[in-house]
Amino acid sequence: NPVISRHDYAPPAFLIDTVDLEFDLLADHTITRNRMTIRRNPDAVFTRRLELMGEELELLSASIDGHACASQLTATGLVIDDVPETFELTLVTACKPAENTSLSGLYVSNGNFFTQCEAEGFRKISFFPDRPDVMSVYTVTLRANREAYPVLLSNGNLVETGMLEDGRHFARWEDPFRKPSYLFALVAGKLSCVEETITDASGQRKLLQVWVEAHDLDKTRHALDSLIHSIRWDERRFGLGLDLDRFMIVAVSDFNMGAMENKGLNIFNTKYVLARPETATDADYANIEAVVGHEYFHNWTGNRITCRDWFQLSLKEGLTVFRDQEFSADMAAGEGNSGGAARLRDTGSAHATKRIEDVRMLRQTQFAEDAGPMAHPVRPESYQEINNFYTVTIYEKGGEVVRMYQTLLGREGFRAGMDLYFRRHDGQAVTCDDFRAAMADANQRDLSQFERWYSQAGTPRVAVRGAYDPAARTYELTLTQSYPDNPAIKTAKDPLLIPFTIGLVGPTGTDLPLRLDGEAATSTPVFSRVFELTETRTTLRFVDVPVEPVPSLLRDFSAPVVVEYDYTDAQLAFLLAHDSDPFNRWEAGQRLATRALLAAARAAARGATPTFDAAVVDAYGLVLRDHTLAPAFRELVLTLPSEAYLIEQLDVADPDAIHRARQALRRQLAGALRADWLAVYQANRLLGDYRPTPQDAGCRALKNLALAYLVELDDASEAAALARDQYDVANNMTDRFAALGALVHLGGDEARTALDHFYRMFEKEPLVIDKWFALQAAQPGRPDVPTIGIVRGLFAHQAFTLRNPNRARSLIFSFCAANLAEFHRPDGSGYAFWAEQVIALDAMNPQVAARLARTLERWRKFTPALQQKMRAALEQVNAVVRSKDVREIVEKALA
Ligand code: DPP
Ligand code: ZN
Repeated sequence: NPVISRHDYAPPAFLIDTVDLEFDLLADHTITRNRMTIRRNPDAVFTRRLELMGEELELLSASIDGHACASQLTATGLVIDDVPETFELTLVTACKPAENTSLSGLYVSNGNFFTQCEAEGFRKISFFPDRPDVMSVYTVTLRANREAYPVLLSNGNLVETGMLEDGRHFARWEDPFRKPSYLFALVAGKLSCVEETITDASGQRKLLQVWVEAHDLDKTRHALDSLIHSIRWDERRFGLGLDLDRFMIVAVSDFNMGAMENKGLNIFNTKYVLARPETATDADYANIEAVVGHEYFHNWTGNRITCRDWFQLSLKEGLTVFRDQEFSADMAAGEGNSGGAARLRDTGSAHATKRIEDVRMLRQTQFAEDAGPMAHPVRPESYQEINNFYTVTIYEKGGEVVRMYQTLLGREGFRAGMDLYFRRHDGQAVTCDDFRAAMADANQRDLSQFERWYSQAGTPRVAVRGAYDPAARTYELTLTQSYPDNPAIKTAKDPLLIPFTIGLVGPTGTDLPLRLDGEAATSTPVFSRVFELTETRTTLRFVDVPVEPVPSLLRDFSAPVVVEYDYTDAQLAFLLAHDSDPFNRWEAGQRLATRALLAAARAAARGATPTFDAAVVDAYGLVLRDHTLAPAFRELVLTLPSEAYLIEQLDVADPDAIHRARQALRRQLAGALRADWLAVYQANRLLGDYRPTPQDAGCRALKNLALAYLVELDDASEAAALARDQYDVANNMTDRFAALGALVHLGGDEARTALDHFYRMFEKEPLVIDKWFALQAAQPGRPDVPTIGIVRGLFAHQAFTLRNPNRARSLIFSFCAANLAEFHRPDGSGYAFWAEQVIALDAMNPQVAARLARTLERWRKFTPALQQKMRAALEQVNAVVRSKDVREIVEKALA
């Protein structure tokens, strides 16, 4: 594969001011006429050679200013020599949407046409300088059979519709905003919509639509509400409004990613649109709100200001992830909804709950990426296939980097930076440096050291030591930054500017006032402060400290780093009970459990029975019984660190030992706290109509966690009865699915019966059937029945297809990425299955194949026996792989 390097960036040789596209849509042979007004770019190196990218296109004709012109097809596109200074180029091409299984470019799903152009899909639609710094005004005419394709949509505003001969009709769309080709979209087919007209903050009427297949119309309300809330929130928080007269969301069931922010015509995976209480879980409701928000917020951070090149991807993704996280947190806290005292009381904890969930995800997935062969900076230096760089580093770590600006500059300072960014760059394709400059200039700050967050890969460590001097009443914290070794990382390891929030907790559990040596005493004491670490080693000397404190470090996870501090178990239990920072309360519990689990896993790997200290159980019991804590928060604390997270904490991981250790602690917590779990289960049963509010969702989550613990008991008859009853009476998918999970965990005939019942009940709901597959693929194995056998059986099920990414993920990824003990069975059966599926997907849908390939990239983490088998599977794939997507992943893994 050729390597593309950031340093090779050169401005485009030609600019395209307008693009006029005409489509004659036929599933097996679509004709596209593309008329472009082109001029030489005065800021680029002079050339008369126009190079356009194109893939899987048949060129029917090419003409310049109305005269046929010579052109040469190349491996990557089309070349036309001796072009004038300015000209009109018209290309007529043909493509085959029905044969397009990559779901990139123009394709057919359930008989309808859809497009996906990010990052490089437009070149499958027409020959074009398919790069984000070429921005054009698009006019699009769609022509198709009216009966088969009654709805014809594209970006911007609808300007004309009408009938044609032979039962065809047309629609013409104009998007007044210049945009890069990756934001182009069209949709054609049999679709229905719900719509609502709202008045925006400036008093203008806006038409909002959600388009779905007719039978899904009853599942659109939540997405539409989420869109309205997103619009209101962006007006309020950032002063940003909707710039088009209409905004459309279209749901498609075959989609590689979550959703796509095409200008005015967002295209979504159905998974992030469709919801009604009977079919969608609380998590689905929350994800829909987050993704609708994310794509809507891209309209400013991504579309109005876009990326100069794909190395700058995090410019739009990190920023938009940060925005969607803030939106979700505000929504959870009751902002933008009908208020009520109960909501307001929960404000602090709702923000913390969202923060904990986001950080948990970041640490489990992004920290692992940073430690493996695909490690890359937030602004990568090179790539082979850009689709492989839509990563948790670009998105989630990028979101953390944006959050750090806000932590360093304050909310108002951050807003001032955003305002300046839009004043300077609206309508442009820019870089991460431009964003940083706007933040710095608006706040008169020098943020040059902050650039290292973009250029250096790897997860920094901050090792902390504390020393209390009772005579001097001082407490000294020494903080040392470093990077762990990862041979895949070639970037610098210079000290970063780390915002590091600290509190000191006194023996009664309250925070002590913070004053550094040399600072004047202030009348209003400060209990939590952001310190800026800029050197390899920083020493903070606190004065007037009456007693030895317990440090509360990196409050609210103020930077994406690993904190190393040698807490005692007693200190962790103390912070879990008392820390005023909810994030660090949760963190203390996780540290306590992680330490116990790792010790138990090491014991299990040696063949010993894992045992746990009563102190761990007692600390959890206190939280479980603490009714002053929100249920959602208790549920997070009482959820043990995941197996994937634990694997990352070990140098040599044995997934089976980790699974057994975690199961042992679950069983111990179940048995020791049985009465509490039962009480919590009963206390958090909700009566009445389903509402997806964070408060209600929190009660359901805690109740269902209690059920999951109770089914671990040796005598689970009581839990089985609860699960059966819950399954039968549930008025929502969260409860029904949790009950089904409990029954499947118990196994036997009852599990079989419930699974069959569930399947029949939701046979016509693909997103629910995805859950049905996923649940079975993720179930623990039994000695006589390894899960791989079940997975292979389901693979042959009539409802299974590799073609649909959601379905493929629901079965294959749930097994390979979420059932670690079973996937890593010592016989290598999981790896053989993995290799088969990567190879099958590679020929069909390289993007999905590459994602699956990544589930083996951390093979060096495991025991030598497993490593050897994993390497063999990787080499087997490497020998036959065809796509550059999978090739890049496998080669890097083996390097
Ligand atoms: N740009 C999309 C998103 O992150 C990814 N296809 O929303
Ligand atoms: Zn995005």
